Amino acid sequence: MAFLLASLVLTAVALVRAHDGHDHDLQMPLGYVKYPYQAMYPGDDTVTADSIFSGITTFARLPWVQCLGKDRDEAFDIAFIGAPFDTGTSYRPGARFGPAGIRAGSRRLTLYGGYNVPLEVNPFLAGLKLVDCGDIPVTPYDNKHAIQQIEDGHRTLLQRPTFSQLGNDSVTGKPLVPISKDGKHHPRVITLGGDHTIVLPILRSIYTAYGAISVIHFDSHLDTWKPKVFGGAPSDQAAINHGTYFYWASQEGLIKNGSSIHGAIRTTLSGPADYDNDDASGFQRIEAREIDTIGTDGIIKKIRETVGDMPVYLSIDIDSIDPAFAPATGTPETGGWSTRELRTILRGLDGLHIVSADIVEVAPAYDTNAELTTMAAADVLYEVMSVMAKTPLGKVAN
Ligand SMILES: *[C@@H]1O[C@H](CO)[C@@H](O)[C@H](O)[C@H]1NC(C)=O
Ligand SMILES: *[C@@H]1O[C@H](CO)[C@@H](O)[C@H](O)[C@H]1NC(C)=O
Ligand SMILES: [Mn+2]
Repeated sequence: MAFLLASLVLTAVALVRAHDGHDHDLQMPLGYVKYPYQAMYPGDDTVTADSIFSGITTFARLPWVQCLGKDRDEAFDIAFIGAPFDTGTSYRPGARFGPAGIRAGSRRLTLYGGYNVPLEVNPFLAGLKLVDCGDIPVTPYDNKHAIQQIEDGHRTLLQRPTFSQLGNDSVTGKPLVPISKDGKHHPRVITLGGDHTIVLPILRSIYTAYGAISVIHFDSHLDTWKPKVFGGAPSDQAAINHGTYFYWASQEGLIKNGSSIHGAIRTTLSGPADYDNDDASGFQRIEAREIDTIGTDGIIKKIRETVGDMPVYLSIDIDSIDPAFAPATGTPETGGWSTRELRTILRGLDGLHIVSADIVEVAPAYDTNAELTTMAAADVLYEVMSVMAKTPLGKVAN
């Protein structure tokens, strides 16, 4: 009987989806397997764990939609997109393989339906349409061109109409209006990096919808260095790299001064002036070792006090996590947070208006055979998706 019901549900979904007239509508999400392969788990009649190790890999086995190609008209609420760029890195190259690696590390994300116990939400079943848009085509030969490609690709997705409406406020029942500066309801884009340079073109894209944005940035490094300090700036192009992109973003007015914050900082500095320069770039700081004194609760409190209810962009460098847990990265630093601690802190962002996010600096060639880093990256994004799914990008009109 449960089996029959599942077939009916699948048919109904197929009929509804056929209405929008695309030839690929009958393609099931990759994690949902039809008869005769359907396996059932108690309490869930649509999800199977049978094939998580087989098939074609998208992020969390979400449907692949060619958002920048033939599926331009397909609306979504949260899009995953790869930015395979690593020619702005200073130490270990290889983050161009980050998107593919993170997708491989995400294979088990839909197992048992994806219910997030501490956050009490299943981001896959929260009424939002989640898709994997593949990768932005990025040239490895010309950074200036690549940075433009990333901006254009990101903005194209951000400016698409959403699949779902904003709906009404869960407390007051009043209709929600968008929190964006341009007054439109935008989908969210989660970018799979790529080295951290990609955040400059992403913030340029975000600016077109939200204006200057508050940033929550998890990283062992500041990434606000002046080009003369980081890289020496022998050319205009060399001046934009994975240690300077926030300096440029700040100079361009893309970051909201005073309501942005770094977490997990523990790098050595060229000198104390690096912190003065960081202050001037508009960031507060939480150092990695503060977890020993104020704990995850104290860190969450600091972040929430800094960004308030402002629209916020979330950028996660995988090197915020200790290399014991995530070794495969461009510039590893010991003394970091565990995967558990970072996940706890991310869940502590529940209720914030996270408009888009990224995870960067995953360089799978340096990973263990056990896929430690790519799995950590995928699981971190699962917390981000869960937080996003719980809080619509809307507010009650005054
Ligand atoms: C939202 O509230 C309006 C009344 O303000 C109501 O007409 C509408 O049906 C509600 N929409 C949803 C999705 O509940
Ligand atoms: C941000 O504010 C601080 C303190 O008011 C100021 O010193 C700094 O110049 C500002 N930075 C930017 C980029 O506007
Ligand atoms: Mn970084």
